[in-house]
Amino acid sequence: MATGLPTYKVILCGEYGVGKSSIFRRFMNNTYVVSNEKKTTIGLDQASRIVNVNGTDVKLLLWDTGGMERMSFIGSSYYRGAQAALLCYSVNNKETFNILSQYILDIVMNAEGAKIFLCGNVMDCGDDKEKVTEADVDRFTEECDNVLSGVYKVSCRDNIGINEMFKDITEKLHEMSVNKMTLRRDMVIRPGETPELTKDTSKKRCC
Ligand SMILES: Nc1nc2c(ncn2[C@@H]2O[C@H](COP(=O)(O)OP(=O)(O)OP(=O)(O)O)[C@@H](O)[C@H]2O)c(=O)[nH]1
Ligand SMILES: [Mg+2]
Repeated sequence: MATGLPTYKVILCGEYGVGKSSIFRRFMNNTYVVSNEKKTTIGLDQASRIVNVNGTDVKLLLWDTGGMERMSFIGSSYYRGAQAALLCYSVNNKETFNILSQYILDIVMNAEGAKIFLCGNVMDCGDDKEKVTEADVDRFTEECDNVLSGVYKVSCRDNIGINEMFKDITEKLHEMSVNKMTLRRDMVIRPGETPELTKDTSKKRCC
């Protein structure tokens, strides 16, 4: 098993029944479960998968919980340490879209610094059944004003866009992490180096 790889925790967020567990299963095992009875996720699930980003292996740790668990005790451990949140809605259910700003608030308050990505699932339902239009998504993206780091549409049933979405998310997370590390390295004051400010102060003290 690969260890020591850069690891990114991504949490799935969104209403009951939008397909979070289906996204989880499609990405982790390439499976899809058709179910007529509603089987909501109780508690939480997590699994990881290695994704190759421009020749470098990184680990994507995906967390899933039920939409109903939003306010439960699971809350803080679910959000803690997440680098990203995938905000899910169903394109044929406008209510699941209209409530997204509440989820954004939850994410911002509980997972500090996590990047937020938007995912419209069930795109296989056909254009005529899509209740969330491109214009709705554009308006929401504008209202969010740079809060969203990526916008995707997928179908778990037909396996459309899932791998591409996670590849893009992983690439963005890895790139941001590498940039942060470079910035930190540049800010290090090496032993023996005197910062300019100290030099000036010492000159003024001499009288
Ligand atoms: N047509 C279609 N149905 C889907 C798709 N993805 C999920 N579903 C169906 O939507 C239903 C709910 O999916 P889940 O993955 O259980 O939803 P969830 O967001 O995990 O729900 P909670 O755990 O209750 O929060 C299931 O019956 C799925 O088969 C899709 O891409 N297309
Ligand atoms: Mg679920």
